Amino acid sequence: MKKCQGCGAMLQSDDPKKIGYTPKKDGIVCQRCFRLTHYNDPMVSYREGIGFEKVIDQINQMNALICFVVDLFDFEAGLLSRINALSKNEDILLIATKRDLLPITSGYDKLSKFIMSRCKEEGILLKGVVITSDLANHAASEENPSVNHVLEAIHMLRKGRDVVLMGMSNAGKSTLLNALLQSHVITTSAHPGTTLDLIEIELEDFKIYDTPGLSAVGSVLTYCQEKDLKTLIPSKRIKPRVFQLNKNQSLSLGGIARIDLWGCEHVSATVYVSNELMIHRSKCENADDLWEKHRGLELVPVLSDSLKKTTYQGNIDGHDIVICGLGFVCIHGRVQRVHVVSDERVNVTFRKAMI
Ligand SMILES: Nc1nc2c(ncn2[C@@H]2O[C@H](COP(=O)(O)OP(=O)(O)OP(=O)(O)O)[C@@H](O)[C@H]2O)c(=O)[nH]1
Ligand SMILES: [Mg+2]
Repeated sequence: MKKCQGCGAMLQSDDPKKIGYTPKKDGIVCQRCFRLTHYNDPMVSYREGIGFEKVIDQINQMNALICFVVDLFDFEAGLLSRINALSKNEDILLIATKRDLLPITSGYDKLSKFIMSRCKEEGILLKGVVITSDLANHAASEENPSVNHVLEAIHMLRKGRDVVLMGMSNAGKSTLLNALLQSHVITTSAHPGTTLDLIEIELEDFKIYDTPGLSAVGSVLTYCQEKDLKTLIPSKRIKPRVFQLNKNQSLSLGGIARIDLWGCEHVSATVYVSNELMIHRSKCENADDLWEKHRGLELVPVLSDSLKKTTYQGNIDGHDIVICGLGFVCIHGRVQRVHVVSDERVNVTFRKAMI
């Protein structure tokens, strides 16, 4: 039996509802990959269906250099603090993708330091870090050194072994592999859960494997409706939106999360989310009422009605409030207390500012 060239699923012509289906007996890609590539139609979503253990098991059976691919914009959702233990491997090269989504002023060195320090905090041991940019559109352009940087790091760390790309869904693993191959054979899409099984490719004198993305527990993108992905996932460089705040001010990020900043003194809050997402400012005192009346109507998109409130106190100056899968808000100035209201399944975290 053959595997689909685009997603790695076993090809079959028996059941249109199962993965790998192709109506053509001699097809090389499944119907889903064909529709994703030509019509951006995922047919069925596999956002929550990728077997975490299965992927890790497959990786552990190889003696390979692990390239751990993490989306820079959605960095916290992509970090897997147990990666060294899970993959039983200390040879990990972290490849941070999609730098082109961040403001042009966020320098390479500053981002590298940020990545190293966050990984250290999480107890993740790395052999190297490479940051890539613009691989979806301009992988091969002369001004884009990303592909060469990745290849150099692989050559240095591979030590005769094969290479495996792993990471959360939508991190950009398949796009990176296409860029390394200078081709488009592997299906990529903005729908998390595109690659469905291991894909083995010969590159130079070694093999490189693409793997299905691990589903990001706690990410807005895992729980949102398929139709809202377009609004939530940034497709071009994020325009930071800056709010000057005094007293008690609240920012609603669509109807997904609300950040109530109590006791602000000359605070600036810079919001890094998809440019398509509407941000609504109000007073903290009115924020509950506003959500009650307008969430799901003007304040969209929404997840469920099961909400939680996360509270931060203490030194918030120079920190990011991160809503996994949605983006982050960088706070400068004095704030007494922050309440973040969000869906109860979504991870809300707090870190030193990335940018
Ligand atoms: N802006 C930008 N987008 C990128 C880049 N690399 C990948 N993407 C986009 O990110 C989305 C996901 O890319 P994929 O390569 O399919 O991600 P994946 O990690 O293989 O995802 P799964 O197969 O679901 O695990 C696509 O919409 C890509 O176009 C990049 O360097 N910059
Ligand atoms: Mg993929």
